[in-house]
Amino acid sequence: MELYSMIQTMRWYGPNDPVSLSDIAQAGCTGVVSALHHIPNGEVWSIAQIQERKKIIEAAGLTWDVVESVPVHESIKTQAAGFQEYIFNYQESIKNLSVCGIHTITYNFMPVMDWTRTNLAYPMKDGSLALLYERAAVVAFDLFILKRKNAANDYSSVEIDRATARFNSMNDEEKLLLKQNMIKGLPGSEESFTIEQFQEALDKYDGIDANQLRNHLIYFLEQIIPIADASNVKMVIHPDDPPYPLLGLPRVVSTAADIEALIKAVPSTNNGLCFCTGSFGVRPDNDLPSMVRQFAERINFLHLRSTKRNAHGDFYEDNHLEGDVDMYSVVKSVVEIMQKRKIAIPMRPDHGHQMLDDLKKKTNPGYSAIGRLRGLAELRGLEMGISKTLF
Ligand code: CS2
Ligand code: MN
Repeated sequence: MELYSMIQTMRWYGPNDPVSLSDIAQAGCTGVVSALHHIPNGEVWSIAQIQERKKIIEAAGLTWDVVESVPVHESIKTQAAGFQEYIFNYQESIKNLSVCGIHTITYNFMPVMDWTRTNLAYPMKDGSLALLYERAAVVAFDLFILKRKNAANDYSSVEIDRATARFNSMNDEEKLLLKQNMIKGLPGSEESFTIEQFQEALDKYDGIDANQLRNHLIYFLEQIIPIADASNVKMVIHPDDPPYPLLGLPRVVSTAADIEALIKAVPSTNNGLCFCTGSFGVRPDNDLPSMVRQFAERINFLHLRSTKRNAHGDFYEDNHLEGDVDMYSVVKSVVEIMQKRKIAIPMRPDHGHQMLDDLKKKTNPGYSAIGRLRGLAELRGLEMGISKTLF
C-alpha cells in the first residue's frame, strides 16, 4: 500500500528573503510556498511574472507547491465602487497560475489587517523569542493611540482598566513599537498604514457587520470558484488570526460554523481550507482534530503551529509540539484523511521562534530559518511515528 505523507514546505518571500532556497532545501523541504509580493494588491499576476518566480524556485531543486497569498483587495471586502474590476483581475490571476502549473492558492478575508501581534520579541524561558498577542495592549492601542470613536463600547470596564494600567506602564519607545506592530503589517500582509490611513481604512467598514461581510465573501466565492473549477485550482481560505473581531472590525472565518456557512453557499470542493492550527487553535471552542475530520475533503494546505493562551485573551506562539494545540491528534487525523483521499497535502511549519544564530540576525518575524527548521523536524518525526504505527 502506498503511504501518503505531507509535502514539506516553507514559506519563501522571494529573492529578498534572508532565508535562501538552499536553506529551505537543507531543512529537508521539497517545496516552497511563495507569492509575488511586489505586484500591487489588486493587479493581475501575469504569466511571465509567475514563470519568472517558478524558474528561480525550480533552479534550486524545489517545487512551488502553493501560492500564499493572492491578496483580496479591500474593495472586494467592502464592495466599494469598482470592486468588480478587482474580482475580474483575481479571476485572471487564478487562470494564469493554473496555466503555469500552480494549482493551490491561499487567501484570506480579514478586513484591513492580516495577522496581528503586539510583541515580536517575547522572551521564552530558554532564551528564544516568540510572537505575542496581548489583548490589553490591543485595547490600549485602540483607546489611547488610535482613539477610535466609541471604542470604549466594545470593551468591559475590567478590560479598560487593564488596558489603562498597561498603557501607563509603557514608555514612549514601547508605545511607538506597539503602534508600529499594529499598523505596519507583518510579513505577508499586503497593507501598511500611517495612523490616519489606518483610521480611513477602518471607516470603510462603517455599517458593515459580520453578516454583510459574510455575504461579500460568499459573493466573491460565487465569482471565483467556477473559474477555479474550470482551471483545476484549489482555493484555500486562511482563517482569521486571531479568530475574533478586532478594533470593531467583523471577522467571519474564525470557527467551524463560519466554514460551514461558506461551504453551504458554494459547495465545490475547490472552495477549500488552509487549515492553520495556530489561528483556529487560539479559540478553546475550536476542536481542531474534529475540524480536520469535518472538513477532510477540503483541507488542501496545512499551517502547523501551536499557541498558548491565558484567561485574558493573550496568547504567544509556543513550540510546535507544546501549547494548547493537540498536535498529535491533529497530525493523526491528517494522516488518516490523506490515506482516505489518496493524496499528499502540502504543509508548512507556520512560524517558529527566533533562536540560536538567528538571534544575531535580521529576520522576518516568525519566519527565521532555525526556529522553523526545529518545528519542521519535530512535525516530520511526529508524522512518521504516527504513520508507521497506523499503516
Ligand atoms: C500568517 C499570514 O498566520 C499566518 O499564516 O503568516 O501571513 C497568512 O499567511 C495569511 O494571512 C494568509 O492569507
Ligand atoms: Mn497560518
